[in-house]
Amino acid sequence: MKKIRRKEFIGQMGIITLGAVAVPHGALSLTNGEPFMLPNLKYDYADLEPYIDAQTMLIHHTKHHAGYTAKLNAAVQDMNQRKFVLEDVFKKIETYPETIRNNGGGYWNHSFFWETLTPKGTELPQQGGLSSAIQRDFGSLEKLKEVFKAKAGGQFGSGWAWLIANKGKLSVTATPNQDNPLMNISAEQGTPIIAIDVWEHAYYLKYQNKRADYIDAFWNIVDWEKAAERYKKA
Ligand code: MN3
Repeated sequence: MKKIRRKEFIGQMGIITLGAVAVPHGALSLTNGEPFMLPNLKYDYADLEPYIDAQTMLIHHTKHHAGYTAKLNAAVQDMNQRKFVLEDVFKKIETYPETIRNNGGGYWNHSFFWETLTPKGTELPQQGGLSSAIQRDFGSLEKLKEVFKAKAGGQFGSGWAWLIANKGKLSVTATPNQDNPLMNISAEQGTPIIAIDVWEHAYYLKYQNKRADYIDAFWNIVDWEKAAERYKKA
């Protein structure tokens, strides 16, 4: 899969306007290399309405994700390493400080999540590997959604649920906090294909305690074309 390196998301401008909030990216500069940058979204905060509300998106991106980004850069700076590729770090995450695990995971997971979503969603391509793998490994797309909902709903406290591929085989798993299935400490490992953030900050403003409704709504804005592309590269 595509590796996220520092600089990957750098835009044309030093300051990227995010709704009403301006994030001065220059402030994140590291002395020993380039910083990780908060990725721009390919859609506006209101574009995922009514499934995810604009205010949740704004706060999630400009406060939560920006926070992980800043803390990751601070943690990387402390380590004084020149080359820092998150996917490589995740493979031996137990050798890194807790701040790298939490904020590196937070940075990567949110970058992945934004790209899992698209306004109005797209259809699962009927041609190609992902569609037939879903049939083979779950029986149907509806069955996959059931399994996914149970995992995402059953994650105690904060965390994520994932559709992953391991040697082509699909499965659904959940991880606590900001862990992900690329981390060698995760119970079930594989290449992420789809993810849902089930931290309360991802849904509480609109759905309050009704996490199940948020999970149901999520499918309306999943980018299945992106998922199929990820599966092909997995
Ligand atoms: Mn989140």
